[in-house]
Amino acid sequence: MPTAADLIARRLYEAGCRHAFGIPGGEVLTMMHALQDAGIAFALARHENAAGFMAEGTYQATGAPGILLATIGPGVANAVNVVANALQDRVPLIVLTGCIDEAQAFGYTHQVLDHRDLLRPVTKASFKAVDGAVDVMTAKALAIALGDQPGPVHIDIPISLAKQEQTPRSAARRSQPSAMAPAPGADLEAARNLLAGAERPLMVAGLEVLTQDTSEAVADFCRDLAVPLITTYKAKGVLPEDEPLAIGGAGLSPAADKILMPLVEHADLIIAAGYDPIEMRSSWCSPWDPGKVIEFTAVANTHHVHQARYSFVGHLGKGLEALRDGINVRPAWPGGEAAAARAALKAFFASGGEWGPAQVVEVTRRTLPRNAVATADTGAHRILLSQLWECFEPRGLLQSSGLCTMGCALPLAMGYKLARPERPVIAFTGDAGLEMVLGELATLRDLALPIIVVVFVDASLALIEMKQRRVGLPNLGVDFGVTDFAGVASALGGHGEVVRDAASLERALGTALEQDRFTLLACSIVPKSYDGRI
Ligand SMILES: Cc1ncc(C[n+]2csc(CCOP(=O)(O)OP(=O)(O)O)c2C)c(N)n1
Ligand SMILES: [Mg+2]
Repeated sequence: MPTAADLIARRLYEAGCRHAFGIPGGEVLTMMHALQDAGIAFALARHENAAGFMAEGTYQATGAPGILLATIGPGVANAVNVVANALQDRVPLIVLTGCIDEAQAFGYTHQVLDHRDLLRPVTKASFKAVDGAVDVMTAKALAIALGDQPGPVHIDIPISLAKQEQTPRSAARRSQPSAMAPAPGADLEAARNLLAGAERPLMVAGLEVLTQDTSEAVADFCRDLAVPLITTYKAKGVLPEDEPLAIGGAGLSPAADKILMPLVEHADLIIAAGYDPIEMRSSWCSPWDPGKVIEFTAVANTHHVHQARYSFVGHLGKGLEALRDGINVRPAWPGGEAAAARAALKAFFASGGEWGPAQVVEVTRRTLPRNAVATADTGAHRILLSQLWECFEPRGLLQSSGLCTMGCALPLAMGYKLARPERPVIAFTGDAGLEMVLGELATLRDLALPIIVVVFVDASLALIEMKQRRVGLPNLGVDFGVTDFAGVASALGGHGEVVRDAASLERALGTALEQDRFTLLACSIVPKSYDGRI
């Protein structure tokens, strides 16, 4: 008979999971081995937080939930950030932790803290496994993690229960709700009339396009009805960004907002398509007159970041279908403002042929194959990258845009590459962000993943240094020494190079693509490189 740990592992395998990440302690050994035995390969990371991002990388690559394994006390405490990230970035993450048995907890304190109390505010649900209900609990955990909006679910497994035999129950299959279309009625008719009469329609798409897997429906809608599209950073690539209707990304750049907000203002119809404003800076709070907005959202709009006169909860694809049914193309944006905004964005963020962070992005994009997947860390470099890096398919640029945490780019890239080795994968990171997760270069060596890591070396927390200067405070706590990242890379089993110009970068990237181990390119840029550029 399977043990409780076996049952959990089997159900995760059945849900498509093939990789788990973490650091074991005595309390999770049974679970770790059960995962491996069930066909879910366990990879040892150097920090639980990074392990969680590797798990997210596998989710982004496959659609199956990520698995993070963390041991009692410090292991769980180390994971809090990535679990919070999974909540804010809508990532289905199963967090498996080990705990002492209830009876023992009455008289034992060493390393003991209440894992569920700790994680409850940053998870969709937190369960403690109990004898006789392991199957149903795991099925529930998966359904909650994957349901709209996806997010993290925690399972705490008492040491003795993990080893205890359980009778499998066939009820483990999760029920799939059928895709919900807007109900026919006055609201739908009024929304359709708005679309039929619009001269300047605009679509704003967000991450629910990805979680509801409706990129194609969105792209077809835009193409068929000639509707220009603005995307959040996560939804980049829903329409290939070299298509004229793809205006560009919006999220954290005041410079981009200066170009985009007038377009939003001028539009006579806005379709908010799976647009979750958790990714957006404050200029996207109440950005429009709700009277001209039709929203399709996975969950009821209770965030109050924006409002929409017509807000349909349900399936985006079905919603768009019902909205456009029988409505034909008409010439949109006769004044050409949408095309002009697209051109203005491109012109603003371009490098102008000068060495600096923008040129690093441009050279990398044109040197890497079209199907390359990139990850971005948090900082000034990410804002520039998100505006400038062209995505030709959804999930082409992975990042933390809800929580915006540092230290995610490298482990995200690792998880993705492990799950889809055939894809070229590149991680872009700031120097401080990389220093937060340097130990994972050792994990990268152990996993033998030929990832390219591009580091923007400016010896500065550039984004925070800019903010500090903007509010007139003296320089404090934002500058630091230059690390020999190339040396660190070779000490940890990779190839490292310092890059100072476009031609060397192009050459180094070409070589890196041929390698069977990781390459780190330390791109040296001068401090304050982002002034006036993001
Ligand atoms: C875990 C975490 N700590 C602090 C911050 C605040 N923060 C945002 S950007 C940033 C600077 C990052 O510096 P670096 O990685 O060098 O990137 P750069 O801004 O220089 O491009 C900091 C400290 C954060 N987002 N996440
Ligand atoms: Mg920096």
